[in-house]
Amino acid sequence: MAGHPSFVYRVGMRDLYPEIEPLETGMLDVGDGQHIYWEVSGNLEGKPVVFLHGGPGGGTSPVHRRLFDPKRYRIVLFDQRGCGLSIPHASEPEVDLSANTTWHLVADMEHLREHLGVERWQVFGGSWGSGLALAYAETHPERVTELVLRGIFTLRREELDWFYEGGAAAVFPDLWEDFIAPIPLLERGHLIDAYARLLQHPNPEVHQSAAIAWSRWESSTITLLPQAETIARFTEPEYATAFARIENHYFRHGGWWEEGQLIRDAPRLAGIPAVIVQGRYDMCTPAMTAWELHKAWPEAEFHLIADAGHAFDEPGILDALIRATDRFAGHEDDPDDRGDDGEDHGRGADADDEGDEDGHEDEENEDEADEDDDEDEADEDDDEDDDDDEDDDVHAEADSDAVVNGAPEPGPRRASYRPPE
Ligand code: STX
Repeated sequence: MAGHPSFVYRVGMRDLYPEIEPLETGMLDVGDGQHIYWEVSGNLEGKPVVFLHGGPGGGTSPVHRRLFDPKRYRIVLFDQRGCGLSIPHASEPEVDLSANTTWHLVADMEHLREHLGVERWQVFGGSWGSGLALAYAETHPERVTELVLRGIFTLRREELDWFYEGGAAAVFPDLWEDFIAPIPLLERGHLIDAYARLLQHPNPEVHQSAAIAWSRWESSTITLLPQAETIARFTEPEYATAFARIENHYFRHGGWWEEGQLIRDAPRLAGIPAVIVQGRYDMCTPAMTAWELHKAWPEAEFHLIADAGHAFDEPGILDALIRATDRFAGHEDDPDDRGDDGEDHGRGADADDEGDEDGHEDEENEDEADEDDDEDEADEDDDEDDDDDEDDDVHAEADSDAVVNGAPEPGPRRASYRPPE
């Protein structure tokens, strides 16, 4: 497959759904002078899902709609405070991030959920989005029908030290030199703090070049193999400035939760069907965190993908994610059952679902077709821990009150992440 020449592809691996356009969009006034861009695509009568993007500060992209069957899902995307199409954008010179914390975002999600008339929704989050998903679900478990989490990131000291204070330099000594280059020698003892000074510097030459170096480090290391297109998008100056500023701000505050809190409080998620997907070679959010979450929360189905890094569109990760969203939408675990018109937008959707053993460690779905197509029978017996999730009868909410979009206009569509073709 173009773009990923050296991955192991297996017949029947799932791929993104076709491109779709939003059916509704708006700018939600969440207070503090902040307006959040949101959109709904797919089926307005479908099962609600909210997608939580990464970074923080990464923004959503049209490609994120394609993780969900548009016939079955009412797909909600929104850009978290300060990024994407939300305004004010954190690349602006006088940016004030004091009203941009995890708990503001959790409150924004509740605001948006109510605005859309959704009772309960599936929460899908990768990377920073997984941390936000956990924070949200542990605060409002009754609002969550299922969780799909990828590249688990909880902002603990050891996670931040690994990626931003020198751990990953052991694997990427060449790229690390470029990451630390903007920082004066005497300030290299704590790079996140040193970067904060540069990112807040009033001179755009200073803050932009720091932001670009920050974003280059991340975008060069999130895929198993370097992707020039990914790096180019992330280092576009406005995108990089908002991304780096917001990430840095959240990291200096440890997400505004207690160290280890999100894993400690996993028992609050009891009864929520969940899938965790983690790449073995994830350099940005290394597998130790997903593993610890798995240990604290064995009921969640856990997939450690043998041949993948961090990004959501690494083939093995994408396959596991779309299997999860398909299954939670009531698809049988059968590549033919995509509820569509037979169009083959998945790779080889007409082939047997076999050969799992050559790419994955997760002993996934050994032809274990669900007998009934009731939704979320999350018990495919594909995990050694044998999750016997109760089948919470999750009903697709079908609120689709016409939403009147108020002013203001969304910000400009800046460079955003798309997988390379
Ligand atoms: N940041 C991890 C994260 O959430 C430490 C992330 N990394 N890159 C992204 O998100 C985007 C692909 C959204 C830019």
